[in-house]
Amino acid sequence: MSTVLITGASSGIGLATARVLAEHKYNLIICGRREERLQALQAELAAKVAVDYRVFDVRNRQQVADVLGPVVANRAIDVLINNAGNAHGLAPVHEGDVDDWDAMIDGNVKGLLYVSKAIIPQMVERKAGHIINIGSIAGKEVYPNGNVYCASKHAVDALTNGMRLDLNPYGIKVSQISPGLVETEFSKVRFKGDETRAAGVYANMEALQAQDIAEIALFMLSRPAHVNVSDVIVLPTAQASSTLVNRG
Ligand code: NDP
Ligand code: 8X3
Repeated sequence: MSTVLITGASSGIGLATARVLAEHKYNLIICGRREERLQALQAELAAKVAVDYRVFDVRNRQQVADVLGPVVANRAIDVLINNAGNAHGLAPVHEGDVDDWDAMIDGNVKGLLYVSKAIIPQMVERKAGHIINIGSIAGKEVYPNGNVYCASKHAVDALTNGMRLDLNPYGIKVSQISPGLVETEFSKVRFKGDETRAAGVYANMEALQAQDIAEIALFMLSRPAHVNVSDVIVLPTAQASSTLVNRG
C-alpha cells in the first residue's frame, strides 16, 4: 500500500486525515512537534496500518533535513500532505507582532518548502508521487487583520501552482485543499490560548470539521492515475466568503 507522510498530524486536519487514511489502509508517517500526541496516534492506528512518527519543527531547516533525510533514504514516500501551519495573531498590519509574522512565514511558507525539498527529489527520481498542500480560503481572499496569514496562504497557493508546473514532466500529482472555517485548535493557537475568543470564531454557525477535510484528501488520493483534483475550495454552508458568515 501507499505510504503517506503527513505534517501537522498531532492535531486538527492532519490528525483526522491520518485516521481516515488508516481506515483505508494507507501506511503513515505522522509528523509534528508534540511527540506524546504522535505516540498516542501511532498506538491508536498501529493495528490497522504501519505507522511511524517523526518529531521536528518545520521552521528548522537543519532539523527537517536531518530527520527526513534518513526517512527518504530508506523508503518510498508516495504521498506528501503539507498540512503543518497556523495563524498567529489577528491585528492590523501597523500593530502586528513581528514574532507572529516570523512564525507564519517561517512555518506556513518556508516550513512547507523545507519539507518539500526533503521529499520531492525522491518522487522526481521515481517519476511518481502525489503532493497535497493545505491552503486556505485565506490563500484566495484577504480579510481585515489577516494580512500576514493571508500572505502566507497566498504563497502556498502560488507554490502549489508552481509545483504542478515544475513536476508535470515527472507525472507527479499536485493538489491543494483550500478550506474556510474548520473547527480545530487553529483559533486557539491564533489567539494564544484564549479559548473564549477562539470559540467565538465558530459560534452560532456550523463550521467544517477536520473530518470533512480528511475525506476530501481521501477522495483526491483515491482518484484514478489520470485524474488530478488540482484544488478544492471548501466552505461551511454558512460561510460565503472570508468575511461573510451567516450566524443566524
Ligand atoms: P491545528 O492547530 O489543529 O493543527 C496544526 C498542526 O500543525 C498541528 O499538528 C501542529 O503540530 C502543526 N504545526 C504547526 N506549526 C508547526 C511547526 N512549526 N512545526 C511542525 N508542525 C507544526 O490547526 P488545523 O488543523 O486547522 O491546521 C492545519 C492546516 O490547515 C494549517 O496549515 C492551517 O493553516 C490550515 N487551515 C486551517 C483552517 C481552519 O479554519 N482551521 C482553514 C484553512 C486552512 P505541533 O504543534 O505538534 O507541532
Ligand atoms: C483558516 C481560515 O478564514 O480563519 O485558514 O483564515 S481563516
